[in-house]
Amino acid sequence: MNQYLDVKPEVAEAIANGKPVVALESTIISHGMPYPQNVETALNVERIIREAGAVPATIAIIGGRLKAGLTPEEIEYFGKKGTAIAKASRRDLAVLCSRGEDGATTVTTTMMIAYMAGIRLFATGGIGGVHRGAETTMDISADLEELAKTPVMVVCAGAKAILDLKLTLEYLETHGVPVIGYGTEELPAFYSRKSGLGVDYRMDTPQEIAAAFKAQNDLGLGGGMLVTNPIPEEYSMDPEVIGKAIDEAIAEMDKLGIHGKECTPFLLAKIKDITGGDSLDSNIQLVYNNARLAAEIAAAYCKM
Ligand code: PSU
Ligand code: MN
Repeated sequence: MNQYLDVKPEVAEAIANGKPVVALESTIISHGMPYPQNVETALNVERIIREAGAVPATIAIIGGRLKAGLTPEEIEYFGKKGTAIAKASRRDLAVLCSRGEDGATTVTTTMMIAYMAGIRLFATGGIGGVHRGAETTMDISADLEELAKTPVMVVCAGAKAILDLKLTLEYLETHGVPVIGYGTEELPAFYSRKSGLGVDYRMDTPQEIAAAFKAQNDLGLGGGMLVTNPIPEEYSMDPEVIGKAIDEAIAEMDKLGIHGKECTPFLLAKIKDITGGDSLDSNIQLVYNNARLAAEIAAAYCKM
């Protein structure tokens, strides 16, 4: 076992006994949503995963320790401290561990720590990707590299149109990451169900998805798989309304000269303000929906 890793006893027990476990990220808590909705959402997500028969493992870095599984008090601490916690990507892990500091794990670092702990399934809202204008900024999320490298399945609601979705799909294809649509041929665009772009494979059951992931692991291909799960119809947003909000948020970001790891948190907060909080409600609901599906896939995967 990695000397920097602490696996919560409940999680360790589930892994040892071949029971389903679902990893969850902490950047979505500290940087993705405001307090107190972030804490409420994180605790609800854990409850939903339990109700679906799996064990939740929210992942974070606390005092330089890589944590696979948090207590409710630790979740509250992350939610309250918010953006004062460092957003931790792959490049930050070593320094946070050596200095004994806290870090909020993104999709990238959550995949890494989940894999170290023996967890194969991970649910979140949206992933990072190729940003619009990446041809000049070179802003491509480390999430894509990690998907190429680490054998963890990520269940998300597609990606926000703050990204260039077409280039994001191209990047994933180049790096050999299968993109699966759950009950859809079309890549969902986070707040709305459609993007006009196709996924690689449509699958209609958790069993089918688990079987594909098992084959990928059995073949020793390495790398993850991306499952995209459309937001439930009743919570999806008008693509025109959300599209306008995104364009406005990006224009503001460019005007302020915001760059690097601040981009995604800035855009998420700005979009929430512009939509008067509507986007936050949708965001919360799609995370619940993904948690449920990930627990079902984890259960199917454990039976194989
Ligand atoms: N996209 C969202 N919500 C999020 C994030 C992305 O819709 O909370 C977070 C995730 O933690 C993701 C990270 O891994 O932002 C990507 O950041 P960057 O673009 O700096 O790689
Ligand atoms: Mn970036």
